[in-house]
Amino acid sequence: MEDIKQGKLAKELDFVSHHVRTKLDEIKRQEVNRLRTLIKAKHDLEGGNDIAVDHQALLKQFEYLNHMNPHTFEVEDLDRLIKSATNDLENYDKDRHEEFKKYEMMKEHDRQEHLKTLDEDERKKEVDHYEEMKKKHADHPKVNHPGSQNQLKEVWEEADGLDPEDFDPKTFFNLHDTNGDGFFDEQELEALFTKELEKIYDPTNEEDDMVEMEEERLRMREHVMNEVDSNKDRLVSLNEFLVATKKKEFLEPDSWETLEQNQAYTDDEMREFEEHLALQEQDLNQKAYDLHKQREELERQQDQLNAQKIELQQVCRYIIATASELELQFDMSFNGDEIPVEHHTDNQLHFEKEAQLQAHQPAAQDAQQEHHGHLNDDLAQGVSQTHQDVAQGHHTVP
Ligand SMILES: [Ca+2]
Ligand SMILES: [Ca+2]
Repeated sequence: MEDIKQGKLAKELDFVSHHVRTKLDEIKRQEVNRLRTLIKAKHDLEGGNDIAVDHQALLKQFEYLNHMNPHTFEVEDLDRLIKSATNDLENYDKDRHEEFKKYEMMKEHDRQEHLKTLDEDERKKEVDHYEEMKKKHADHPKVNHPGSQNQLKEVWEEADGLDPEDFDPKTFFNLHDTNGDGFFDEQELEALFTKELEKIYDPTNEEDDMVEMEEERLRMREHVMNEVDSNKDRLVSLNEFLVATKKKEFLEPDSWETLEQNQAYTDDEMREFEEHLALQEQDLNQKAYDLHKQREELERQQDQLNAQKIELQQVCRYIIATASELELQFDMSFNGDEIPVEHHTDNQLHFEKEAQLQAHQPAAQDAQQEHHGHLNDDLAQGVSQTHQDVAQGHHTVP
């Protein structure tokens, strides 16, 4: 159980959480694609242009809507679908935040558990090092407010290699609408923050945690989406973007509070988390104890079976010994000492006696029947013949 305290459990949970994250990422990718298709369809419908919406193709993508009549598949239906897709994405963000919070609490838990294993000197060293790394992480160039003119201009200049004097929001929009669908989706927005994040995070630094970097990226994207996406479809249209670039917040933004400036969890949440871990550990201990008991019981049953087996073997040996003794006694009493020969010989003797008897009887009958018409010579001959046969038979009996 010491393993659990030493962070094995943390690793297990980390694995689970990684699995969850991968699953969430896949769900998100699907949702964003779904949303993109819907917005496009809605756009085509609203535009009233000649591009007919391919209802069947749309329905195929949303198979669970098969009850809908494809002929009345209108803007309202699309709105409903968009609403459901945006809800899913919102839940995705919530899950990500929760997951991140757990990650941070587990990190702190492991740190505390590790400190417990150290002596006073080592512990002091470790705590000092931790504080130093924390300071080092917090020491970074000023981070621009996400979605502000300064931030976008930096992308324009450094990533796009363009002159900041020429900054033009419409050109910027078209440059970074990577898939060219006329909207900034979540991924396209998130890609805009890489420059800012690189100011705070370096994967080669001990003090920079890349999981935290991704959480910061998520916070930035959520913030910009909230500010700019006025119709709340989780996509930023060119129009929404242009409106935002005229706002005061775009031109004179507040400073951006980075992730490390606020603890991800409250003290209460940490307490609850510790309690939860303790319960899990208790549960695991109980399971280990139960398994130990089960093993003992199985061993006991095995011993019992072995003892029964030995007993049975003894009984078998006794039965066999008794049986052969009985057989011997039976043979002795049934056959007696008169014919101390084998059964084979006995049978032979019985057969000989019978053969003699049978051979004599028909001879006597013949003699009576032939009495009237046959000569005494014949009779004598016949009797003598039978005698010879019997004598021969006697010798050929196996
Ligand atoms: Ca796009
Ligand atoms: Ca929008």
